[in-house]
Amino acid sequence: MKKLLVIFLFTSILAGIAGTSSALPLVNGNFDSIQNYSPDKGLVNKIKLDEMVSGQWDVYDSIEGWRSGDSDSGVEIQYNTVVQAHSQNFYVELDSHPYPNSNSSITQTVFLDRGMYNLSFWYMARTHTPNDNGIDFWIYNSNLTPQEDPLLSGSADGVRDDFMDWLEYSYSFNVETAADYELMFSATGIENTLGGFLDDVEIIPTPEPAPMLLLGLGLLGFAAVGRRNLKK
Ligand SMILES: [Ca+2]
Ligand SMILES: [Ca+2]
Ligand SMILES: [Ca+2]
Repeated sequence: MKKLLVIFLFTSILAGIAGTSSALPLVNGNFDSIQNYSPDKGLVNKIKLDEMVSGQWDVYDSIEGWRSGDSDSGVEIQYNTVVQAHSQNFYVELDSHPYPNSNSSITQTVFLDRGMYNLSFWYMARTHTPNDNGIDFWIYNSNLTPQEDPLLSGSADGVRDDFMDWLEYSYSFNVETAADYELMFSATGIENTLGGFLDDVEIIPTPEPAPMLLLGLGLLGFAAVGRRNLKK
């Protein structure tokens, strides 16, 4: 019975942590929304995103939550085409179309309050050629450029042989000023319409560890005291 109580308390604590994570600032991080995309028909294959079926792909100026850069060729959406999506049906290839200026970018504006966060995404390289599949990323203040004092920047890269499957990349970062920030992913390397795949982008607030741990220990203390009293 006491074991049950302890399990219940732990579950309550975990539920509390999950509760703080539910306020996700990011929209359509899994690229599986088929709403609010533009233009109505894809730029290459003239496919409406909400009518796309497995094996098809096309390029759009924007999809729900994300926009491609003004001078970009657009964001390429694939429906389980070259690989199976990491989640559901869709993933993104940022070495887009048409050749030869095919390296593209996607950006989403997110409001971030002060605090610690974790950025994660899933990535896989497509080709066997080095310097062909890279994706750089930045989180930066909306009033600045990516290169000016970014909160976070980095890159994912590799060749197909490095990847048995999708791989998760995860980074923690700190927001000192509550403001609008831009999360941007941009293809790098050889522009040949073939590049890195991206799926399941998340920004999640990281719970403050110390108070949660103290709360947990406190509740466990109650449980221990309760057990001792019962044994008397
Ligand atoms: Ca997906
Ligand atoms: Ca492509
Ligand atoms: Ca490429």
